[in-house]
Amino acid sequence: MWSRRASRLVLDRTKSNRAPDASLAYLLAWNAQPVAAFSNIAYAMSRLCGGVLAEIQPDLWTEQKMDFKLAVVGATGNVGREMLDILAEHRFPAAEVVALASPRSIGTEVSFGDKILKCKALENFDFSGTDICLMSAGGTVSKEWAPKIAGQGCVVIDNSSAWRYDSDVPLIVPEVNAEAIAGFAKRNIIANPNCSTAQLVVALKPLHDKATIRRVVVATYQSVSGAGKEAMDELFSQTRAIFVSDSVTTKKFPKRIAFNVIPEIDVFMEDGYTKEEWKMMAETKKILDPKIKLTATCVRVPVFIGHAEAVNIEFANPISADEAREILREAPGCLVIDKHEPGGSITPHEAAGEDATYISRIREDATVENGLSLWCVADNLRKGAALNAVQIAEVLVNRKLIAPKKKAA
Ligand code: NAP
Ligand code: 2RA
Repeated sequence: MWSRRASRLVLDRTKSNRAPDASLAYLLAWNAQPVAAFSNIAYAMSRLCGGVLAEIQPDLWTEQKMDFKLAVVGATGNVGREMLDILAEHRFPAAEVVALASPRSIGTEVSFGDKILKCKALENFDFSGTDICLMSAGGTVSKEWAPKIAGQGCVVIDNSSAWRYDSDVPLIVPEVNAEAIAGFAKRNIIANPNCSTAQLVVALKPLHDKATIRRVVVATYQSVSGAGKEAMDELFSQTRAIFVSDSVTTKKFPKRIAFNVIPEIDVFMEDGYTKEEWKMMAETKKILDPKIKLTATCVRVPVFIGHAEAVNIEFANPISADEAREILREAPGCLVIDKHEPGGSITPHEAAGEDATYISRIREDATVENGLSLWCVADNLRKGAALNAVQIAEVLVNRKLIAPKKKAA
């Protein structure tokens, strides 16, 4: 399934949709064994539907809510396509969904459930009748367009970094700080965090509530889809070129990514950290707790979909590995897969196409007081971007923080 989805994104962007849920088979396989760390599928599903995620169950929608009109900006991109898929999967209560991209994509067909939408150009679109705009077209487009769209009374949920650090814009991961969404009214803009931050704070929040995190040291292993559709093409074409002894062309990445790892993501800052590393620190503070110290090393790996993170955490109070495992099993959005034998951990291969933040390798770090280490994996296009944005829209609707502009006929 992973390879089918990756090759769809790389080779054929005109068709949809997600392949059937791969990890159901994976979870069944796990369930067939006496796995201490992961009991059964019903349990897994109840975990994912717990807490804030309970708000997204379609059964909770009412007819009245079907009046919302949505726009997806960046609908031809990796994140935009995933947003359309998730809106359809969740049966988001929308009377209409409009696909928008650059003028290059006018007429390009994208899937929305069993429907096909024809893309329109963002620059020609009138947002005055639209309630929610899910935006994933990069920072430059967001800087220019988000205030214009918001000014027309349409709430923008933005995936770029353009608004994340603005004190008048809430930065939201619904499992962690859904209550902060109410602050959107100042600018009519809500920011979605960077993909590497989103999965990290989902895992950190329940542990912080229990034992108060003081410091986090994280190394990331980030897939190429995090850098957009052209980056996926680059991994594909470099891999192919190497197999057929052709020359390798490098464009999106600073070095060859095929059969390699690159210890830099985004631009360098003055202190030697990269912007990606700075984002993880700044966003964790804004979403979770400004007192948490965090240092990151962000690394690009030749994987199409799924970001992994090796996380070391120091707490103010004692917490054992067993306690952490139990807490994470109960936490919304988290699934623990932690079997202490070969293959007993989750990898991006299994997490691709899934909604959960998976956690493995939970163990005590005896080199510091109150230390734990763990491994955390999620689909960067889903929890890292599109799913989180749709969850935010669902909270807006379910908490009645917005009302549809127009009633459906
Ligand atoms: P992508 O695959 O390169 O897609 C970019 C999208 O933006 C395309 O639909 C493109 O339309 C559209 N676009 C570009 N210029 C435009 C313009 N002037 N007007 C309207 N639309 C325009 O990128 P992506 O991976 O989806 O990422 C999109 C955003 O989400 C970025 O800000 C990224 O940082 C953020 N994000 C991504 C991830 C991730 O894991 N990928 C995670 C978190 C956040 P055309 O096809 O017409 O060019
Ligand atoms: C990356 N975090 O993986 C970025 C995407 N926003 O490049």
